[in-house]
Amino acid sequence: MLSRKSSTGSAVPAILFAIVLLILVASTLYLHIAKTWWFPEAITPVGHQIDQQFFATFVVTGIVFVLAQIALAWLVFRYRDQGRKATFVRGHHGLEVLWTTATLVVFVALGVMAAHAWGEVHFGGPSPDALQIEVTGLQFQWEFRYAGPDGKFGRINVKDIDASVGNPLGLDASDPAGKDDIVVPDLYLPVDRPIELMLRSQDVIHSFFVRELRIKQDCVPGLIIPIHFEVNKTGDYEVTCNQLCGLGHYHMHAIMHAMSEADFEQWEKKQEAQNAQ
Ligand SMILES: [Cu+2]
Repeated sequence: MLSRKSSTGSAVPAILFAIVLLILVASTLYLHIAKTWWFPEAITPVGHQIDQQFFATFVVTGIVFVLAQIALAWLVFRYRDQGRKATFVRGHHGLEVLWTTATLVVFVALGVMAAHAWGEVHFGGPSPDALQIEVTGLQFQWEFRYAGPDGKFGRINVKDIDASVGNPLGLDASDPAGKDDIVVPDLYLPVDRPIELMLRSQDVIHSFFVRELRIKQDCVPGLIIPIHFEVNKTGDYEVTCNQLCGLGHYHMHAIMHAMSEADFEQWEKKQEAQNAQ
């Protein structure tokens, strides 16, 4: 038979557990507050709204996380083996209702707060003077098309798709509107001007993603999916494909060059001159 003394457990495991837990909580908090691995800076007004929403969600869930972990550490210590007999606890209806309702209220409130940014990205149309650029994903590259001086995109014909003759999009040579279209492997756009991208895919589902825009949108074969935004900061940003679209998926990327209006005009003129040759 065990003596009364030997059945009284040591407090050491409980204290060690509580200390390890608190260290984990403190390091998690530090990594988030110091922003050790954080997003790159947002470059659109909606991007800033999304970041604010993300931050609010993080603060709310962070507070709950820290309180829950501290409570766990304390309970493990408080109810460590002290030689007492364990008793069965049936739970508490009132508390169940309380924390389920609290969770519901917090999540609905966060959802309502986010509705504005979400609506702006997905339901609000682009401004009528937005610069339209067509984006096509294909295994395994991006192609960007501008309407050129006439402001009209030329017809596309699947039978004309032939990258070996420099026509990866299949521009129909018989359509005069397509003569001045500019097709380039990188995205060039002016800052402080509304932009509308029309996303297409030539083969499988790809996904257009630029971290700094905080926008990610699938490109689906047979559909033209519009997205719109306005960049407020010049610079070069990476466009990646965010759907596992095949063996070459890992190198399917392009650069988004956000330029001043003057630089963009200059670039456009240069492309138009090349097209005219
Ligand atoms: Cu892809």
